[in-house]
Amino acid sequence: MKPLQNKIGGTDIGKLLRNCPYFESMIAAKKFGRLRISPKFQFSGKIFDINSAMQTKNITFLLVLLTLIYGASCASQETNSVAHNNGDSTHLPPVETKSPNSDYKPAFPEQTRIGGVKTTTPYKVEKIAGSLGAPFGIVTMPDGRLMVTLKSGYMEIHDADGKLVKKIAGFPDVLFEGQGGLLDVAFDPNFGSNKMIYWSYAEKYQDGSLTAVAKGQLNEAAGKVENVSVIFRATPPTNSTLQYGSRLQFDKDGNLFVSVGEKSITSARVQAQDLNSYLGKIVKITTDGKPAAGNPFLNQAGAKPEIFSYGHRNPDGLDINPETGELWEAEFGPRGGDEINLIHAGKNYGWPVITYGIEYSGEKVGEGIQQKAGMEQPVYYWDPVISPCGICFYKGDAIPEWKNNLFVAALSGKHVDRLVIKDNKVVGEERLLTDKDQRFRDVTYLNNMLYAITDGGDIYRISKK
Ligand SMILES: [Ca+2]
Repeated sequence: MKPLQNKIGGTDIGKLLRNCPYFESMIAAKKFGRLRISPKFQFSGKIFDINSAMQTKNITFLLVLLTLIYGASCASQETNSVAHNNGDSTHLPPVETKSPNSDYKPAFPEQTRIGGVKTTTPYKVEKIAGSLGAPFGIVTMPDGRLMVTLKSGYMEIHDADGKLVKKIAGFPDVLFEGQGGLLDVAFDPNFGSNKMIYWSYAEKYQDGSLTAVAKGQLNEAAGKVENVSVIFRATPPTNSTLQYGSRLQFDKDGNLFVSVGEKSITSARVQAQDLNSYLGKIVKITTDGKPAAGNPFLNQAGAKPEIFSYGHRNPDGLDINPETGELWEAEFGPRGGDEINLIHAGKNYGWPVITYGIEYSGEKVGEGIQQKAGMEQPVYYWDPVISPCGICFYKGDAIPEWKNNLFVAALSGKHVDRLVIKDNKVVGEERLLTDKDQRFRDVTYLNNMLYAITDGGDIYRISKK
């Protein structure tokens, strides 16, 4: 009988046996290739000697061995086909290839630099409007059109093909300076009948400025909002015109989430941890600006009752996950440490105590820690940053692999990021529209399509081809 080869049909027998859960190899695998010893295996409690099995033609043992080799060979081929196809697979390398700013380690493997994915359904990207000004938001209207907010202080209604329908004015003065201006807009759950809209903006207030929320009735024919009132002010005002937030998002109960930044100055930064300040918070209010029922700090002395979550830096993206009904958030980190968070009532998201980023100067932030008991970990983080701004979930079926994926408009990253979410973890990442070389400010979902707007005021529509 010929000596056994160490490979049969391309399968390394030594490797197979090392990996096989049913065998406990009683030989040194490295010697197995040359078969200088008499290899013995324990299988189901019995000891088999491979050479004597060959000599005595122990058919049962040889059949078991060949079956295992064949099975391993098939499994190996399956692994290869996944690794080599170009599909929606997490076996592609991570999309980020640049070095991180620090050697901080993630709290769990899926928290950063997840494997890449690639959309396989053919899709097309169209630029459907251009040079609108300096936008902050592109928001789907209940009637299937789009409302674009312009930071200088007005809005525009565009149809689903990008055509300007109406310019809307009549808003209270905004502080159009730094990162301030007219920011986001949201539509009342009963907009069809009451025409109420809500918007956030940077407001001059006392000797500084703050993030404010107002509401009013949209009179489209007249091109203006009417019966305007301010319903919320994120005090205290500061002398910074940076990092106001802010996104608005209605929940299923008709209450409004408002994200508020911490203004990017040292004196305000620490207030993200202070429940008696609105800076660095997500608040939840009624349409009259009152604390929403069930808010976590309603009965806590010294805490603002509108606060829903705290410890945020500059949260500029909010959307509700259509699968779970929970609020998801995107937040600018410092140098490194941009975050995606799953927002739960009363939770502390850590800034500026924990972060995966460092100061712009290169110093560590605070004690330079990334994890702490009582503080929430981001679902995902980027280092280096991509500057995640507006976000939306893809709620349609036209591009099947996109269903319930989270899309993130990236400013410095100059792309629209696609995150595949499974069980509240990111399991794949793809960068879209990288060839446009544009800072993406916001992205919204409408009728199986995505609409993304750039800092230059261009609207891109992404749809199935
Ligand atoms: Ca955080």
